[in-house]
Amino acid sequence: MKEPSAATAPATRDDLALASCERAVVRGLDYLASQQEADGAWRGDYGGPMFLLPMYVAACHIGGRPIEPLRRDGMIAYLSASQKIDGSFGLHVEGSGCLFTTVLCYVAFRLLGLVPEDERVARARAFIHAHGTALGCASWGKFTLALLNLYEYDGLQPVLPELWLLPASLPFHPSRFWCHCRQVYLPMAHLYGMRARMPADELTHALRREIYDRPYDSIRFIDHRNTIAPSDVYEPTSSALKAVNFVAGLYERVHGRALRERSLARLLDHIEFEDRATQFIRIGPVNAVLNTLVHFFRSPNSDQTVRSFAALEGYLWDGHDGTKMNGYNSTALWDTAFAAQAMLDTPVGAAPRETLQRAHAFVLNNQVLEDLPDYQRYYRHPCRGGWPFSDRAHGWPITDCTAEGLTAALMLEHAGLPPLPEERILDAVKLLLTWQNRDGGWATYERQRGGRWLELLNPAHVFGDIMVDHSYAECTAASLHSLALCRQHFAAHSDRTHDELLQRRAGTAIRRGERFLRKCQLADGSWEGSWGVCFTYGTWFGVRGLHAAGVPSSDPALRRACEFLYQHQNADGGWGESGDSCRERRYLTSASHAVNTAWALLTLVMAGEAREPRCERAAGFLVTTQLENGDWPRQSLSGVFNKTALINYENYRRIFPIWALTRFAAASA
Ligand code: LAN
Repeated sequence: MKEPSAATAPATRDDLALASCERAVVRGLDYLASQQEADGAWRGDYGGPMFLLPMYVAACHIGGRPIEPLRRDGMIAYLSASQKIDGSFGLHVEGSGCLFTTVLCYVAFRLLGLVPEDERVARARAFIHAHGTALGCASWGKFTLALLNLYEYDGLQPVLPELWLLPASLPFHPSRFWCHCRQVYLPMAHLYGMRARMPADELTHALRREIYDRPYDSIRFIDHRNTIAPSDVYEPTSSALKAVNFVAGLYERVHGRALRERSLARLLDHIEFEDRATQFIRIGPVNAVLNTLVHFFRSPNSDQTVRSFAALEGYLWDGHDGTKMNGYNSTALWDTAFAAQAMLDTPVGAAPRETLQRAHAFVLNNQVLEDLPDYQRYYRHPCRGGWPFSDRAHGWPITDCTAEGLTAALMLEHAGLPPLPEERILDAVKLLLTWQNRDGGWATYERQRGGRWLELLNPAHVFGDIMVDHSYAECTAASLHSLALCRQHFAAHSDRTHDELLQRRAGTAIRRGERFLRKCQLADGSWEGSWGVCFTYGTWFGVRGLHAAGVPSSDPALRRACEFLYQHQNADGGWGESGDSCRERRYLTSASHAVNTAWALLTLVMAGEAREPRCERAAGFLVTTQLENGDWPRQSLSGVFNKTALINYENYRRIFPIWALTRFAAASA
């Protein structure tokens, strides 16, 4: 798709005057407002990971749910657009050379109807054969192949259902895992326990010939439990995991039927709870697919199976590059909370009133109002008062989404929109307080429940940091920022100060959060981001958190953060961070990027640097790269998870640049 051309010629010093910033903000606001949906939310393409769509396609194939032709064409277009010249696919769309995704995308191509002779299929196959065939896929790839009857279960490391029967007090009980990890391995354990796989048909036999270099029946899969292509290893198998796998392998040989049945029943109970809690959306795309298949294999046409397949459609997205499966059911609350905050920072009257009213309705309508019945039994944290990343129906509130939702609601109230009822503010604050970890930080969905040593047991190969939820700079800063805003808010409304205890607890929480943020600032002055690329993202949060805690600009922590940013500023005034920064955990420069630049400029302005010429140059970069229509050009992906998987936040480039420019203009006027 052709992008509209850049609006202005490279800036002269005069162009950088505040007036041009303000014009850019007004144009940007108009564009942002035009992207709002009828229900008041912003939603964006949330593609990036290349294993999701193939898993969806595999589920439809296994479940005998044909994909309608138009949609199929969109999916083929997406896969074709994402394939690299060497025939491979990356773990994410900007990467390359990952065997796991190349094999899955290969299979998806074929299930979607492409013939083996098709040039794209042939190229992918050549890559697979040059890299050790499907035997070298990362574990989730092998698992998906096993469901498709393209890999044998004895070639998988056991995923023991019995683990869920152990006492929850054990330090390695699944209830201690990060909820995303737990919710993926839950249905996997069920499917593993059932040895679920579709019957072989003609296509199965053809694929078996295509993805291996010898007859399928001659392969001793059991010898390939540990076969893994170097391209698929981010987290190598530790000796601890090898030992666990060995013991699990022995157990699997001798396990009894009765206990297996009981375990499967327990797993099903947890799976069904997740179905109810999320209205079949599920926490994310991977367990959405796997839970669907659990129901399918148990009963192919049950109500649960039908509802599951229907809910999967909510993850599909028609993007500029074709039809994909998104990384979440939507980005609605997150995008909307930031869009509202950015708009509310613009001069009064600049943002259309109806836009704010609709955003307000969306934020208020999507706070979770009730705890789930029996939630402790299913290892869930309380929900009441929280906000999910997408919407209320999703049912899994997150620390920072709650924080940003609450911040947006309070800011909207200050702008004259109807207030969030007081009990609902208090519920959100109380929930935020229950989420704080002992180290003073906040994790994502739950408090930290297990030791960091559990990372040694990470069996996924391609991801890092998936085993336990632990404090993150971003989640901490967001939580602290909203608690600080709430305290101010209560102080300003004398009728709302009755809850002094809560006020005091919030004060303590903020101080502990501040200590955590100081502790995780790196020696070079930056913070490492975990959910955005990467150090510019983390540093924006770090500084935003300290600033909210009342730390003055003169504080050495903030000075060091500014120094860090200046050191990495590009000659054109912008900042650009390569996605590889997340993998390698160090700042890797690339071409200036509107979103990285906006984060850096927001940070510097917050730290009192607005009058610094280097900030003016940063603003100049944003102004001159804005498109005629008020948008910014699409650049490399800005989001990430688990160190290796980049993910698209389509609305970031429409939100953060105007936010940064408006704050810059206000602070330097
Ligand atoms: C997300 C999406 C939202 C994101 C933020 C709220 C932005 C972040 O600040 C905290 C972490 C969180 C909740 C997050 C964690 C990891 C997720 C759920 C994702 C990036 C969306 C997809 C990803 C999920 C893990 C994908 C499935 C893969 C697995 C390894 C289970």
